[in-house]
Amino acid sequence: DIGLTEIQMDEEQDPIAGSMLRTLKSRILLVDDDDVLRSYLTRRLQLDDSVVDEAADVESAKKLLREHTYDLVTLDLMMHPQSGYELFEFLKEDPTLKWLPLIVLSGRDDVSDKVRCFHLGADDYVTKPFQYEELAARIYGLLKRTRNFEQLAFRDPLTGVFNRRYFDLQIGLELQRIERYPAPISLVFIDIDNFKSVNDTYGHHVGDLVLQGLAHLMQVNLRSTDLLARFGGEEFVIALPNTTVDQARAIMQDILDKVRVKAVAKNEGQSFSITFSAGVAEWQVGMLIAEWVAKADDAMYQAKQQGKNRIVL
Ligand code: GH3
Ligand code: MG
Ligand code: MG
Ligand code: MG
Repeated sequence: DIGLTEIQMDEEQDPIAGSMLRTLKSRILLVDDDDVLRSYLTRRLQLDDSVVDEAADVESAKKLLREHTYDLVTLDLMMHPQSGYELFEFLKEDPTLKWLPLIVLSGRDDVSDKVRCFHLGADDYVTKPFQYEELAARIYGLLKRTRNFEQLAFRDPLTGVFNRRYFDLQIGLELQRIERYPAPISLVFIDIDNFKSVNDTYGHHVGDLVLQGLAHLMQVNLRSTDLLARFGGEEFVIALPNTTVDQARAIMQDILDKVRVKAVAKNEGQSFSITFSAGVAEWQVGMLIAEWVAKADDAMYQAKQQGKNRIVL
């Protein structure tokens, strides 16, 4: 590739490009056989609060992509022994990597390469030599668009927690990990008790506030590795990695105790409180996701049968 000596190695930071990128704190993989370029970019991106990994060839890039989760990849085309195009194939064949934001960083300035890369699914194409500020601005723009898209596609608009689509996608990946590195994982199915009467008595708007309040309370009482999603109207699910059913029950009991004492304010200074019923099931090797969810749902139904306001295994 051309351009390494032509890059402006100026230390002057563009306050705008850098500070925008700093707000995102992303993890970036640089794939390029040019050592000088890689270490220059790593240093600049680190100054902008990014976590950066480097790969000098396609094989080391594949290894890193299997081990870590990245927000974005920059890819050089001319590398040895395999060209950057070989990595495209690897990325696009893997459902977990297919949508990873990708910027081609290449010395090749001909239209056929650009068209080919966009056709293969590149999100952007930057030719060498380039200014760091322009690359930083493009990285920022791409990450921002990706995150906005993810918010729209994977979040429940009322409560802000993940939706069922995201849950299904993530839980599949989580189970793949557990099949390689066995560990317990539990699923909780939650259904608010007598929620229809909350709506009927206080109105739909108050019902919405209850849903938001419960989602928030659960979220702040869970770990960052736990996966909370709104499954349906007044139903939520939580996947708890590295958690047995007994541990999951204790966590949910703690949350139920907190919900019970939390007053939901309504008009004229009056207030009421809510409860929920929950079912817990641990995943067993070979179990389908649908079977696992059904098992937790059945346990939730038992909790309703036994008088609600409780957690059943
Ligand atoms: P149970 O204790 O057996 O679960 O009774 P329930 O009243 O909670 O259950 P039911 O399934 O009869 O009613 C669920 C209610 O949830 C009915 C529906 O109007 C309400 N609901 C579903 N989604 C929303 C929502 O987004 N906002 C509000 N306010 N209510 C919702
Ligand atoms: Mg190269
Ligand atoms: Mg229900
Ligand atoms: Mg209900």
